[in-house]
Amino acid sequence: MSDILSTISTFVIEGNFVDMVDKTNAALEEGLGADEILNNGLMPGMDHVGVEFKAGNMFVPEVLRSAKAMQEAMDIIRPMLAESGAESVGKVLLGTVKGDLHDIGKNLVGMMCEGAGFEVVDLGKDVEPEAFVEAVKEHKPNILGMSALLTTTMRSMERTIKALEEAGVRDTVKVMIGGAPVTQDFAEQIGADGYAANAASASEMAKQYAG
Ligand code: B1M
Repeated sequence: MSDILSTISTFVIEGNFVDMVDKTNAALEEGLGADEILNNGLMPGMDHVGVEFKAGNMFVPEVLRSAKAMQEAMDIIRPMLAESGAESVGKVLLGTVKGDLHDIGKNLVGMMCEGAGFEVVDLGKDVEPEAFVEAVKEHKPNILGMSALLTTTMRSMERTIKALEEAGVRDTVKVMIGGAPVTQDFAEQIGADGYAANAASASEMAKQYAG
């Protein structure tokens, strides 16, 4: 890893959101690509945070600072990741499911989909099944993407699919799910159309569904 990427990684771990902006801009000026900054600087930093959080060596306020540091960098690289030919290839509706406040991965999926030329409607986090249903009716997306990071909130994906069925709109969208605890098996179990392991494969899958 280059020095600057290693520093960016450390800034995520330390939650140094103040210096993150300058360092991210410096990395871009050095000629590093937005995807390199994401995949080789920010993500390894956040992976480390996850390990330390699990081990009880980091606590929620520190993890929040790390998340803020990552967001500061992402705000800068977002337009570069999302660079596209401008013509929309379809519409993706996104949200983190009810009870779940983790939105970094979902935001990345949104950026990658924007980069692939989709119009993205982001409902945010802690989204009730009924809110997904209403948004499907209103925005008529090609794809509905749900994210969950907690084993306890995964079931909300199933409830949302049931709510779509009950509202008679399930067949109008492809349902794609993802998030750390989510698997292909789980997707099949709850009747989702697809599972994507990361943001890049999510945007690939969205392209297939819209194509
Ligand atoms: Co939380 N948290 N957290 N957390 N947190 C995890 C998820 C955890 C695994 C940490 C751990 O114990 N090792 C654990 C879950 C355990 C479990 O359920 N099995 C956990 C816990 C327990 C909690 C709390 C309960 C802690 C507490 O309060 N006691 C609490 C719950 C709050 C709630 O949601 N109700 C909590 C809170 C928080 C913060 C608020 C402090 C913060 C979130 C800030 C934010 O998102 N704005 C936070 C964070 C940052 C994490 C970790 C450290 C990092 C998550 C992250 O952003 N990763 C996380 C540990 C870890 O995962 N390493 C952890 C980076 C992100 C880019 O990856 O989100 O996996 P990820 O997204 C990937 C893929 O999963 C995929 O693509 C993305 C990029 O390639 N993907 C999709 C995601 N969504 C997709 C959707 C798709 C397709 C692909 O289609 C639509």
